[in-house]
Amino acid sequence: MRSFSIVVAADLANGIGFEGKLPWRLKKDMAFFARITSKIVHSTTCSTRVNACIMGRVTWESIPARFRPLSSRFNVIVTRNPHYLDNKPEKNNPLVALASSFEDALDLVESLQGQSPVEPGSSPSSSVADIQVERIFLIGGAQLYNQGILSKDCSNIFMTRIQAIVKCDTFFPNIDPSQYRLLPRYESHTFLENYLQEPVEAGIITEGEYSYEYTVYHRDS
Ligand code: FOL
Repeated sequence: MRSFSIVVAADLANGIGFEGKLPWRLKKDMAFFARITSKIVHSTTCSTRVNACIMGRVTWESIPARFRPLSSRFNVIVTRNPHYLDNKPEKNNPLVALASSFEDALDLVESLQGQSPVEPGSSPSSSVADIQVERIFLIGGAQLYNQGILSKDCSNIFMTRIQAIVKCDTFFPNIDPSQYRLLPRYESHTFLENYLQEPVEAGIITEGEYSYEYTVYHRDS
């Protein structure tokens, strides 16, 4: 069950970033990102049951400090520096962990999946051992997307497609159509509402100068 989904916002040229930040500010898409990565759909919701967000160190640093770690999610930061969190405020946060590779990150979150819930009435989670992981998301950046998209464990790519070409210096890899199928508009929407078990805005969304759409690529093979 180490299957995971990629979540990304990209423009028509697959651009995803510029100078260490998102090239756009899309309030509703960011709310959608928070919703899809946070929502617990299966079984009993309890304080220790969360989805996991795996991200590269650069992506972690791109998240505004006030939103870091991503709330109510298990944040796994991939970095080769095992001391990365030393002297950082997240050091002792049970919802933040380090992994030295994407594979190690998957191994870690997989080991926290499908465990039996802790006793009712027990105190809130204070160690990684108490965390139960439900869904696994890879949230960037380019270096990890390049690895993740090649993995047979990547089942879905939830891509917010921005209908423009924006100045970017970081890009999402090309999606091999022999591995993933872009669901037609109606199917993408149905898939997302079924996945989230709640309504999702359909069709093209306009926010400020940008139009965009929530799309789904699904791995069939
Ligand atoms: N996927 C989509 N669809 N849109 C994105 O902007 C996006 N961004 C990343 C990965 N996948 C994405 C990586 N970058 C936050 C900031 C940057 C970021 C990811 C998340 C962030 O601050 N998230 C807060 C929401 C804060 C708010 O409501 O404005 C969170 O709680 O998720």
